[in-house]
Amino acid sequence: MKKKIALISGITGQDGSYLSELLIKKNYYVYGIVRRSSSLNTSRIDHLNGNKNLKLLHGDVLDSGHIERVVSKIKPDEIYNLAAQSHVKVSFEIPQYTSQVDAIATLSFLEAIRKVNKKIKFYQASTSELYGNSKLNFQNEKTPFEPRSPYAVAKLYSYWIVKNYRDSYGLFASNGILFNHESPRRQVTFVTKKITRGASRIKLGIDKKLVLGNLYSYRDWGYAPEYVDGMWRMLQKNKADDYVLATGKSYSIKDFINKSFNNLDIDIRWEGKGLNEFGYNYKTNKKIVLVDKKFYRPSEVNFLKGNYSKAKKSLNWVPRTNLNMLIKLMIDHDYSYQKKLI
Ligand code: NAP
Ligand code: G4F
Repeated sequence: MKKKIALISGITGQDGSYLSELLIKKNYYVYGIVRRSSSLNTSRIDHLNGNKNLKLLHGDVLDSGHIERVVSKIKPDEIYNLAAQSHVKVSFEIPQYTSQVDAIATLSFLEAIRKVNKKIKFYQASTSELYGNSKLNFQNEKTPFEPRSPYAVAKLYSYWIVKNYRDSYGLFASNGILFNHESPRRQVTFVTKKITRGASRIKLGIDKKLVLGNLYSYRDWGYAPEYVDGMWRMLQKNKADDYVLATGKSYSIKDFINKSFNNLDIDIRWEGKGLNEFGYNYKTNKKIVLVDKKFYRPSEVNFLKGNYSKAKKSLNWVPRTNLNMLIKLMIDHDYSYQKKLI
């Protein structure tokens, strides 16, 4: 059987790294688009270096001409568009750039597919951020969108342009509406990794405190390798569609902090409110968690909890790693990594 060819944008990111591993295991030939940068940005995929089924190409998704040339040259069976300015808070600082990368670049891929070969299957990295201000207990594929950031508004454009090209031109283009998914490979500017790394450093005596923003938003956190498997499953269907991937459980940032420190045998006692709320080490009475408004967002997404029934039924996809397991594997990784630095 002919080896399948996949093209991944965002291959150097958390999801791109896990997806490339998965596809190589499934005997794909994988091409990945890597941005040229003055310092190396391939640390998440360096272990795949030299693999005969992986080829990295320099490129930027803002260069639509390049995208069309790449699609035309490598003739992929599947394209996974994971490239994004993926940080919600940063999107308030660079909204126009975020819109170019997270919205217009999606259109460039769709246009390339339309011109080169309409049979290429396309996965778009959509997001639970689309639900934004939703007040419902659960969000699913039918929940109305209420985006709350330039990031979410840009991703909403991508969501609709994918649907539009599917309806207008018959492209196989699917949106994966993925709720937060994390791993030891998560970048440290996201709250989970910031907490597991920070708690590990406090336990080891490297840092004295962890400074965070809003402790009262709720997120539905899953494990990234399982979510990239869901992406692949979406493109194996005969018909394109949109799917939610989530765990169906939601916890606050404060829950995540308590559980992370508990993993390191530290109990936290909380005192105060708002910017004057502090987390103390129960045993030593030292202040170890602080709040700073510089980490607040101009508008917040308060509550996310996904209903993944459609993915379960149609893709046979279920999440297997619960929050305690996820935190344990992130803490184990961060603690031993930080220990080696001492
Ligand atoms: P990530 O770790 O931030 O990775 C983003 C990737 O996009 C990196 O490889 C980055 O390259 C690349 N990129 C950014 N701008 C680019 C450009 N102009 N041209 C080419 N590449 C560019 O994100 P992730 O967590 O893996 O998420 C993957 C995708 O899923 C993103 O689209 C994100 O918005 C979406 N998503 C993520 C989650 C989640 O919880 N993780 C949930 C829902 C949706 P560099 O390494 O050079 O920066
Ligand atoms: O970890 P976060 O930055 O992730 P956020 O905003 O939920 O976005 C992530 O998940 C989305 C899916 O829903 C993706 F589309 C997106 O690309 C990204 O992967 O923040 C989570 C929550 C927020 O409510 C934030 O206000 O944590 C709160 N938070 C509190 N202190 C903090 C901090 N967030 C960050 N990044 N840093 C803090 O110090």
